[in-house]
Amino acid sequence: MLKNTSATVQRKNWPSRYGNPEWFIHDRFGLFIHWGLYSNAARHEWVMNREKIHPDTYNKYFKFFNPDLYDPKKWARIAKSAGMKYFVITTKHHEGFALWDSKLTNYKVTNTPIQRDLLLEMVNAFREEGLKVGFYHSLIDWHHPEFPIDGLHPQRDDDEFKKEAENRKMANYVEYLHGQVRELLTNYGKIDYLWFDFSYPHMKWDGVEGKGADDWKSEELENMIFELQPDIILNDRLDLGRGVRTPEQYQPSGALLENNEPIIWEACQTLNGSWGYDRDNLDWKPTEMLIKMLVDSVSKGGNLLLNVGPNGRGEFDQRSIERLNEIGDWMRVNARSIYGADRSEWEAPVDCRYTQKGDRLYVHVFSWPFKHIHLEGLTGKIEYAQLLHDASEIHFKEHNPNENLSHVSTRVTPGSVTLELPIQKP
Ligand code: FUL
Repeated sequence: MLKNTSATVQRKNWPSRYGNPEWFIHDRFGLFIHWGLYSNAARHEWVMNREKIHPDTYNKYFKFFNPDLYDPKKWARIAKSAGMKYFVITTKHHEGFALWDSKLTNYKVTNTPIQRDLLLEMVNAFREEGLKVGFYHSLIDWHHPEFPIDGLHPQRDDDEFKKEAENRKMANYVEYLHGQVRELLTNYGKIDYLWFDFSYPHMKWDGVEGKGADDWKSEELENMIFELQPDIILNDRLDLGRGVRTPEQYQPSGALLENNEPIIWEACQTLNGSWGYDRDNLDWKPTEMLIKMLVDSVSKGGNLLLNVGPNGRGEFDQRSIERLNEIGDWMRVNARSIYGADRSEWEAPVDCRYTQKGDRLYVHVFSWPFKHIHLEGLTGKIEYAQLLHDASEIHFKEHNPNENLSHVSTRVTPGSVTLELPIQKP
């Protein structure tokens, strides 16, 4: 515990008309869910693109989408006990399939064998467990008959298909896109977070630019969103240069800044190598790594959105459940260092991370063992030190800034504090 100090939380770059992000900054940890027809293919959510599958062929996943074991209450309980405070579900991914009862398309969940609005059930179940509701929505749509065939499209090399699609009008698609967003923000109560995916003006194929804010009519879309849901927060993928920054599958090297001020951000990470259910993918991240990602994010002033890809019968894979449960075990005793915590003004020792909440400085030790650990610049600032998981006292020694320490270990610098840690890993 520190004397007379507190973490500085500055959100100067958050657009004033965007909803109040305090809950988001506080909650820090959410569940991402990628679930759609690609869960039946079970080999990555980009399968349609990667294998250039014709829509008529892809239709088999629509015809056989029947997640009979789907129990969203169970999902919500797992998320809650993992310590997650919000969730973000793919309402529509790039494949174009609507997980809700959209009035604007027939390519929707209520027309599959399951015949139910699975999104509605999910929203209700998660809300009941007290989690905030986030919708992922893809700007891209490889199923819609008016979405132009660009260099990302699964049929980009299919000359016959391209010829037939020559007269597609982006404007017609955009009307549909806005219409579906309107449905989602009108019919499902208060939505806390909208996660668009993604704009790609920087990508070029054969000299042709990708799609950007003007193509999606992002400004207009944003206006409509705030009219319908004034408190909602948005991510940054509408290509307007604002919203929650979303580093994907990497941890930034430090706090994310704009004009030297920290900005709001959230890393999104997968449990294995895919977002959608991928049966044969063996790149499972160990729980310890996932926990470190969470701590790392908070120590740099960000959130973590951790993804699960449920399977085609509507269940979380056992390996996902194990990891989420283990994270929950860690959160049970360590959540104090996550919720409401932020980056610290102090710099952590190598291979450690600091998170700070008011006068509490949490030292996360990523590698072990240490007999001693030296905290720079903290002499005179520490009142008391303890291990978090059992509240057991840790002895510490302060080194006077004026002391001549040349005779002791070079790692001890004057002005630092040395914590004496137990030899056994707690
Ligand atoms: C990406 C998408 O293309 C991936 O499929 C996934 O949804 C990820 C979170 O965003 O840009």
